[in-house]
Amino acid sequence: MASVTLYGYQYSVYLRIVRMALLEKGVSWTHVEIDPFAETIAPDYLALHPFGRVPTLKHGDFVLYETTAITRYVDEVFAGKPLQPSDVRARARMNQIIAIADSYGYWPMVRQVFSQRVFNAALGRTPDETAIADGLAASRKVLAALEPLAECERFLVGSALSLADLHLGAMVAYFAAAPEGDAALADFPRFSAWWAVMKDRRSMAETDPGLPRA
Ligand SMILES: N[C@@H](CCC(=O)N[C@@H](CS)C(=O)NCC(=O)O)C(=O)O
Repeated sequence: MASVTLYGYQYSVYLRIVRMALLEKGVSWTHVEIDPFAETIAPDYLALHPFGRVPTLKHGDFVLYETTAITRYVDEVFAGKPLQPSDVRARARMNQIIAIADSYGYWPMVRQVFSQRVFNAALGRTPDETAIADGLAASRKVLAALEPLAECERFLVGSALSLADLHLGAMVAYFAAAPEGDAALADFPRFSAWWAVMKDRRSMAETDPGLPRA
């Protein structure tokens, strides 16, 4: 069986999504640490990912970047329980939720609220309160859009875990680590009920990167 190598930055939300998918599928992998925020990125890595972001997956000699492409590949190429619904509309909803998370959720939830309030604070840096306020307002819009789409209490789509749960789970874990993020979730009961179950999932706990030290 071809080996799996995952290139990524330990605190990356996108790396975490792929790690969760691999864990859920029961696949083991080798981690190679790449810091995409470093001043220079090794040419060897840029040869794999010309945009210098993370993650990138290598399966044998097959190289793939872009998280949604990776998680779908992982789901389809490895045995284990499927992470994409077979029903066409449920799959469309899953893809919609993932796209909402990427297009409208990642920046405010992770890069504004979490990075400023939690990550920067852990590094002893002064948080940018304007970015946090802007991020919180934009995140609320995302949560309001997701609330009617969240189908049931246990999983975002249908009756089984899907890639949407992993994508949102990794982002919401960071958002909820900020007190104002956690408080905002409480205003969205269906989404909160989903998070109350999702946060205790084993693949979430096993991929928790913790925080850096100053
Ligand atoms: N569309 C990419 C986004 C990946 C991404 O933005 N990763 C972040 C880390 S969570 C990154 O590499 N950031 C580096 C930067 O913004 O320069 C994907 O889905 O894989």
